[in-house]
Amino acid sequence: MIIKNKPSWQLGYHEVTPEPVFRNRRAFMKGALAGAAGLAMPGLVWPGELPVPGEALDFDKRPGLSTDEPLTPYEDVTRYNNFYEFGTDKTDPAQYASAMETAPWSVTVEGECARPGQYALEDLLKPHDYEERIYRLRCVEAWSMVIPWVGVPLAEMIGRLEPTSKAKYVYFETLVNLEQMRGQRSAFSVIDWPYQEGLRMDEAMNELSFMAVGLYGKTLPNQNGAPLRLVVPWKYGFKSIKSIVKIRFQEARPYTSWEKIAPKEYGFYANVNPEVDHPRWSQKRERRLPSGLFSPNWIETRKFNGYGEQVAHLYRDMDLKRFY
Ligand SMILES: Nc1nc2c(c(=O)[nH]1)N[C@H]1C(S)=C(S)[C@@H](COP(=O)(O)O)O[C@H]1N2
Ligand SMILES: [Mo]
Repeated sequence: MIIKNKPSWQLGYHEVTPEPVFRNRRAFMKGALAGAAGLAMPGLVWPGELPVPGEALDFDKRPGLSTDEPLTPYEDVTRYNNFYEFGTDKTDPAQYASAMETAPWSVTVEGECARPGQYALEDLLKPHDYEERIYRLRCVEAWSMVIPWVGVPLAEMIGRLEPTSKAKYVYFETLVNLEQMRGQRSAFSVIDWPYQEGLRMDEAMNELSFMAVGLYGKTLPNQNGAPLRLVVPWKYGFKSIKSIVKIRFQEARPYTSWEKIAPKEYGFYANVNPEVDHPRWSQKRERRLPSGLFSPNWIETRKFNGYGEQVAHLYRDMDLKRFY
């Protein structure tokens, strides 16, 4: 048997958190842990008192790739969101995303692959392969959460679509529906819809890249990107595109929504990096939610969001100040 030190991204919470912050958070952690245990027993409710809504999913727990940090409470995961299709306030998605119809849902696959076509969600991902991954998500705005996602590795889905040797990048696109998405009707919208994202093929094939269909054991709430969203845990949150309707394999690098809005602030690579500040603020620290006015809960940001062991090699030859 090979004895291996715990990889850095798996470090316990107390190992990476300054002591005063840790002590302040103890009470909350107890609640979060009790809640996580409760979820394992059907019929019990989340300490926020409401049962977790959504349809229950069948999945395997593979703790190997999960962090053991305390989970961000369901209430924060689902009420503090960025989903500009429904407005730019953090509370807009929870309030307005219920207008989006997510069933039936189909995804168009096109470009450099042997299996293009229009896929029903359950044909694109195999429900019997679902697993849980507890990953950190860090927004470029310097807040972060720990979320128990359910889904399948992106590499597994891509493998079944059989990309050709010309596929150097994979592009993703979100639903456009002006009737259901009030942010898309807004005259003040900053995004040229659809919301667009992309990954280099080796990033997409990394073992951490994940297609999520659920969180906290249930189907995704609309505000978190139902029925299908990307989760790329070493990158800023904006790479994790929600409510995906199109996937395209291509030779040219895709041009992404945030890059179009502000290329100097939101680069294509968007790796979490405390050494490279956002032009308007530091990226050295982050507020781990829940975070209140009087207990802002700041923690140090880690390079690649703490997943360097899995992904640093992808950027070995790149100057990350240039490719931010
Ligand atoms: N379609 C779409 N996907 C999106 C966004 C968006 O506005 N529209 N916001 C991104 C940003 S900035 C973040 S931080 C995460 C937030 O995910 P969460 O609300 O599930 O925490 O979603 C990302 N995916
Ligand atoms: Mo974000």
